Amino acid sequence: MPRYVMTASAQMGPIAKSETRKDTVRRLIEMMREAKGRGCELVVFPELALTTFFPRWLIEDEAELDSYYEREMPGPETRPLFEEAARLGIGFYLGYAELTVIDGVKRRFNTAILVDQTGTIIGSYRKVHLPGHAEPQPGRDFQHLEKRYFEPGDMGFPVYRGFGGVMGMAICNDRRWPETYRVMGLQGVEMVMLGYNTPFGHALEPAADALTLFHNHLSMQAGAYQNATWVVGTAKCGNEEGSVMGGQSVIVAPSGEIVAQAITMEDEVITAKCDLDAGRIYRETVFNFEIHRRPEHYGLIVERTGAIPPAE
Ligand code: CDT
Repeated sequence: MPRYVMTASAQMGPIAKSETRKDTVRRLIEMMREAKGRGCELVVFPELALTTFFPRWLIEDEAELDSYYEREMPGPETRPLFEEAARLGIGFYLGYAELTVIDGVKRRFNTAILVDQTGTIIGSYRKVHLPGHAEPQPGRDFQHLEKRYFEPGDMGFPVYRGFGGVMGMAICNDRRWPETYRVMGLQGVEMVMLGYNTPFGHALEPAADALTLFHNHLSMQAGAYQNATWVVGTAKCGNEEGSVMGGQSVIVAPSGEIVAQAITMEDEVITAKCDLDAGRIYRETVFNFEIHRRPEHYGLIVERTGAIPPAE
């Protein structure tokens, strides 16, 4: 019996700084309804899907910075999304900035949650690979201050049972790191959901910048194939407050093939009928981890962070 999950990736166009949570949640609900209308039981929204991508700015006023974070989930402004999910019977992945107070200290994470078809949170994840800088960099039109505004996730890469399979989450820059997928692959992940905000212009190097969209797909397709898992990548894209971000949201099969792709730079729902057993042919042959992996030779991956070439 095939295990199908009718899945949607709900790409978002830009969110203006002036847009309220209420407006943004309305956009999300509209796409959720479209996904349900197209037969989906799961919809994947982007990273930091409730606000503009604020790490592009140096924000020194703490109250202003705090305004971009959620202190509870669901909160008063996000509850309608959960209620609509339960009413429709559709689950979702949602990325947002999380502010939690532990022992009187504010802790900030770039977080994603997985919500089931009853509107119940069944899993969460805090972004591990934070890109950019902690201090503003001279000569840039836009900063990328994720290392200032978030601390690295403290949960590793958990997977959760839901939607008839084993579900995992990652967030944006995580998709470029093979370790992300492999740690979940070793827990039998069958679908990795991830949202992203990928601004052009950050490499400060036109040749690298021109490959932004290629690298976006390359990393997700490789992660999918090498771990025999579906990957659902959802962008927030377009010209957001003058910073242009890449789109091309995709649903990638365990073969590494793209089976659905967004073609606009706006709110757009793409869908695919994802057979969670489609990874089995790879998991039982070329990527049968139990038979073929040689962890005794992989020690450096966890012992060493940066590359150290041999002495000349
Ligand atoms: N949001 C996020 O993680 N974006 C990064 C941009 C890297 S450039 C500093 C990404 O990997 O797409």
